[in-house]
Amino acid sequence: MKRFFPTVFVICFIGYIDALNVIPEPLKDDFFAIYRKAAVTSREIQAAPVTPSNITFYLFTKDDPNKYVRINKDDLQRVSPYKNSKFAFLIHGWTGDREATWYTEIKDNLLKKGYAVIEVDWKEPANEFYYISSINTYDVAKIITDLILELHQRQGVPLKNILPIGHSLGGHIVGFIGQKIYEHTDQKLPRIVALDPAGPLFDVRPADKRLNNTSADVVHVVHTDGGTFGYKDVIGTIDFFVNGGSSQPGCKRVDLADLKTITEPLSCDHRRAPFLFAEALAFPHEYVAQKCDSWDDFKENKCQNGEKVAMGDLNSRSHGKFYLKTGKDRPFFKIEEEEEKKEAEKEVEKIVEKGTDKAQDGRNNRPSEENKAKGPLQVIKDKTRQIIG
Ligand SMILES: [Ca+2]
Repeated sequence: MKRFFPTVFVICFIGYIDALNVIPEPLKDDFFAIYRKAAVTSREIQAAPVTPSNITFYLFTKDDPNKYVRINKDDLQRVSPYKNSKFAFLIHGWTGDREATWYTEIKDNLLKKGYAVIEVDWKEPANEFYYISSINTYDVAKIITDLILELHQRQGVPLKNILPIGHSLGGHIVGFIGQKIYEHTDQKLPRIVALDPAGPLFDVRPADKRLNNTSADVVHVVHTDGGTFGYKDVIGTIDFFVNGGSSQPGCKRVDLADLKTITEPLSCDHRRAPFLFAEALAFPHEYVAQKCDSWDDFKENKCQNGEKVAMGDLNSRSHGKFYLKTGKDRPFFKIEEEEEKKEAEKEVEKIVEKGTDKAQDGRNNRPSEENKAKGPLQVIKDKTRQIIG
């Protein structure tokens, strides 16, 4: 089963990308409508509707970080002693369940900050074909919202104490929760956190049918796999693009045209997001991001004097695009000197190659043997000397 889902996903995903490439921009909404209709029809055949029995809530409190009690909207007595706490909801993505390894890490960090944590398990609706699970997010959000409203209205938990955090499809579920809370109460949640919110099928939806920057007062987004499994563009009020937001160091690259690379872990960039966020909660000073217009500007140190925000700061009210770099191994905030040097050399090599291309008038795209022997830094120095004379 574990192998079956990635394979099916790749096939669906290639089909989806192919379809999107040939569809003119103005028709994409129609395409989505048709796709959705097809998916709903398929759901009638293949999948049962989402009901409260499909979703399980596990409450953890600071009294014992390793012990949970199961709660549901009709049985919230166990919550009463904690009604003055903040409540974080953790919501996994496609093919996930409560065993999602990031749950434990984020839960433990939030318990230390005084939160009560509710781990949400929606595994049945999440383990359908991707397009069905993506549609199920709406009903899953409705059921989670019902529980939040009970907490608020019956147990007196203020809405300002509710913090939904979701990964991938869970990133859109938190958006729908925020929208539904607003519909019911006329109040917005103060913050929702979307960790690499899903891209496929959501990038063609109109804003009100996905997570968007009005879903809560602060829509806190971390991007790690934009353009593949993650949503590529700005989608929140504050968007963190880690390492540029689409490729993470230490993840093997997947070339959809090369079958050999597909057997490598497919979703490494995408799965990185919750672990980065867990570290950012525990080590806020190691995850300071810089406001900047683009990754290129950030890499070229053009934004150094601008605003800075810690990615794990749950009180920040800043807006905009923020960039930061991380390393390839745990803890991810540690960037090995060797990695940084390689990265810098790659950049220099690119510049040299561009220069060499021009110098050789397109005859040869590679640096000459002589330049290779010199090393990129020496080549740049020599070129500078030539230009300055
Ligand atoms: Ca990627």
